[in-house]
Amino acid sequence: KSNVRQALLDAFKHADGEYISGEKLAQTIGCSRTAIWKHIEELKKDGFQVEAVRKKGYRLVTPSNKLSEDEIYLGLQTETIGRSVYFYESVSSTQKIAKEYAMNGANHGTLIVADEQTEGRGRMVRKWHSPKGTGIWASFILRPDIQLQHAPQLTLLTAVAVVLAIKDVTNIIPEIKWPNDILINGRKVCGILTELQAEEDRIQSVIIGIGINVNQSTENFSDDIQMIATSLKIELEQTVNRTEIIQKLCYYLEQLLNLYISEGFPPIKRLWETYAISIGKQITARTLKGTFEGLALGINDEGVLLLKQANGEIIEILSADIEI
Ligand code: BT5
Repeated sequence: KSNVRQALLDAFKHADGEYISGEKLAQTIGCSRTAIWKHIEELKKDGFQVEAVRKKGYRLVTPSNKLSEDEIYLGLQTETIGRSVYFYESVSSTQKIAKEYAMNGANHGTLIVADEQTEGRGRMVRKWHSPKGTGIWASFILRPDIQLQHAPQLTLLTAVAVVLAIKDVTNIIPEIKWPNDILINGRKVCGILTELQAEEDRIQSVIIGIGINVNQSTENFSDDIQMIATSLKIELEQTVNRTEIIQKLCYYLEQLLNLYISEGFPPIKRLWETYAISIGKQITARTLKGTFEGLALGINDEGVLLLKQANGEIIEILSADIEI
């Protein structure tokens, strides 16, 4: 994408809906007024509503409700997360695309978003239902300087970022079900899938996949998930702007990652506990090693779930499906 276009979007963002003269734009961006005019015409072609008034200049009216790289970029309040953003109308899975980008050296914070996934994935080859134009199907490429065994903490950190983003935009406070589900009124609104590439003990990249149900109606969910899934629209009874949620998500991911890098897992753990539901409850954990029942005591400093079985023995659960 052209630098002038990016600089123009930045300038409109700073102007916050006010007019800026063509001359001022040309000056700040360092190009001719004709170039400004040309790029504004292109923005219009891409669905942006730009108003031009003589003597006042240009002003960006409201952004459109479609997902696009430009619109995500326009309201971004971050330094790294989401600064490189790639949008696709339809992909097999954003995880797969992100993995390719990561192998080709994509930066920390790179974001892949799709309007539709034809082969969206959950954990353990499960399917993730990702119909067109309704949800947020996104993968972030992270390159954190952390130890391999700490990578699961990033799932918990991401869960907190999703909760805060949803809370900011909708005023709904979702709950976290360890390790990777976000629920509203007991139904799943978001799932997180963390995958990573490592060489020996060093992490090359972590790919965090986030699926958020935003504007689905109940009929949009397939029969098998109708009883367990929900969307922000169903809960709020109104359409929600996906771009705004993505921007907030980038913001909180960056904030929490900074906090995590400087202070370690404890402050993230405290935030996570604020929104977690499974703690203190009798649960069933289905793992690859078998099914365990007991009292969920909490998570330890590593982000591992501690389960107290009926015989008093406390076991550590690294990953599981939890039934409450
Ligand atoms: C997850 O797996 O919850 C992780 C989902 C991650 C999806 C994102 S979207 C962007 C990126 N690209 C991908 O291909 N994936 C990631 P898990 O805990 O295994 O839950 C999967 C189960 O959730 C399924 O077996 C269904 O029961 C249920 N499910 C499927 N689609 C759903 C939806 N849209 N909403 C709620 N529940 C759903």
